[in-house]
Amino acid sequence: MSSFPPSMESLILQLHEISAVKFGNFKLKSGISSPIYIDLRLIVSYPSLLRQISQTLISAVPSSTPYDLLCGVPYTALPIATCISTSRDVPMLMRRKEVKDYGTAKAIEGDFTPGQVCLIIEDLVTSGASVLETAAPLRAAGLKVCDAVVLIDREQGGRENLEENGIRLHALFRLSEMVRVLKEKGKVAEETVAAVLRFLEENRRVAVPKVEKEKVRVKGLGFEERAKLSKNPTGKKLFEVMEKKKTNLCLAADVATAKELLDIAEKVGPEICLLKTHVDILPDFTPDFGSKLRSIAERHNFLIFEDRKFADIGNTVTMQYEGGIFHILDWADIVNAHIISGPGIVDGLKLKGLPRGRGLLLLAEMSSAGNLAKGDYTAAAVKIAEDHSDFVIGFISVNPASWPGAPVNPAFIQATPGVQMVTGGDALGQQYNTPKSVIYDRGSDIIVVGRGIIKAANPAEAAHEYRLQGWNAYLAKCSSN
Ligand code: 5BU
Repeated sequence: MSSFPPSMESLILQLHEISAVKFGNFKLKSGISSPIYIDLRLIVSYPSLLRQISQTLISAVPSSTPYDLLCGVPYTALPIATCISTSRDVPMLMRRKEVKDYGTAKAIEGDFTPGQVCLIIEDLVTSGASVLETAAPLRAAGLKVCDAVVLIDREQGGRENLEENGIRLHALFRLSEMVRVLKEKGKVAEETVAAVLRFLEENRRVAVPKVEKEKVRVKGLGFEERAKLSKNPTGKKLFEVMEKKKTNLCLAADVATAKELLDIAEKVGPEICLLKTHVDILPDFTPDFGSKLRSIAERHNFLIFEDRKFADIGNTVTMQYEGGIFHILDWADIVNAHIISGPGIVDGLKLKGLPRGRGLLLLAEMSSAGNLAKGDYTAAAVKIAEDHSDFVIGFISVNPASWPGAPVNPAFIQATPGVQMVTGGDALGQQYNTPKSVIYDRGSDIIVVGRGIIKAANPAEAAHEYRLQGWNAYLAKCSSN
């Protein structure tokens, strides 16, 4: 006799009764042929069974396992998670299977705070790939995922694969236990049971498909994946441009005139993802500067970042952003702001920028010696960014890998000024790190290079060299994670 509690036996018999367990020859998602197939999608037609499964499932999670939120693996486990959520009064999240590339483009629906613990609910585990696919965007959004609870463990490596990725598996029952119960109750022939057990013996470890493995290396998410996480169209576009052009170089175009700026933008355009301006240093600025620069940017597929460093109260920055002589809002895809005045500055800029699809970088750190942007100030910038992730696309930073709670939400981009081929500085406090150090050691994404390129004998050639070094450091970082 099996040592199963009657409630569990009853569940197994009911699943068999509704033909959620089938015997024959079936091709599984992982590609292997199986003599048994379990389709739990059917349970939505049997509300009392659904309730029973949900209640038994959640009671399989040890009371020592803490969780703040639930997330069902789409689609079969969604109704199960919903039942548990409403009966236990635990908030739920939903993971989108297909991330929309329009609107808010969220991978995760529902309210949460980074640092909360999310329990994954699943109906059936084979290799564990589906659980990992759901864990990746949750972790990318800053949630902790340490446990998953599942109705049936097919005993084909899922437990081990999940364990390797830091997820404990709690299963209501194993596939072999299930077929033994069905045999004891006379529901399935001896030979069929033998075939299932043989199959399990021969397929003890189904590997997680490689592409899934790539997806779950959250720390090493590439720009392509991160484009899907960004909630802002400009943030998304910047990641996409970086991936498409294979460059993480931003030119700080601090030249003497608008004419020179347009000239260098044309020459260096093919090498860069972003061109940074200080429009208020250009003596020959004319109202058509923005449209001229935008047409070069479109031709070479880069974005424009006006390094305006807004710092005033919300109401004032709305006027500075939109009005004056420069009309920055009309031509700059991205601007940046200090957070010294508090989150109202982001609200002000967002009021004008968001309807135009623009993005904002917050100054979390600075490159100059003795600057005051550190510690709690940097942490406050991260908090404000999280609260406004529809408009804030990332940070100006120097050492993001060392921030408390790093890695920071990968939806945010990190851009670092103070970059040259050799470390050092200038006479006025600027401090330089190398592209490799900035991207690989310090955890940034974009190198911002000014004089290293514009003062070079051949700026286009110098830009090409910076681009290679920046991109190679990014590739090295991805493969080291
Ligand atoms: P450089 O020539 O590579 O030193 O130029 C750096 C550019 O980045 C320059 O335009 C600065 O205004 C800008 N910058 C910076 O150097 N450090 C910072 O912390 C910030 C911006 Br924010």
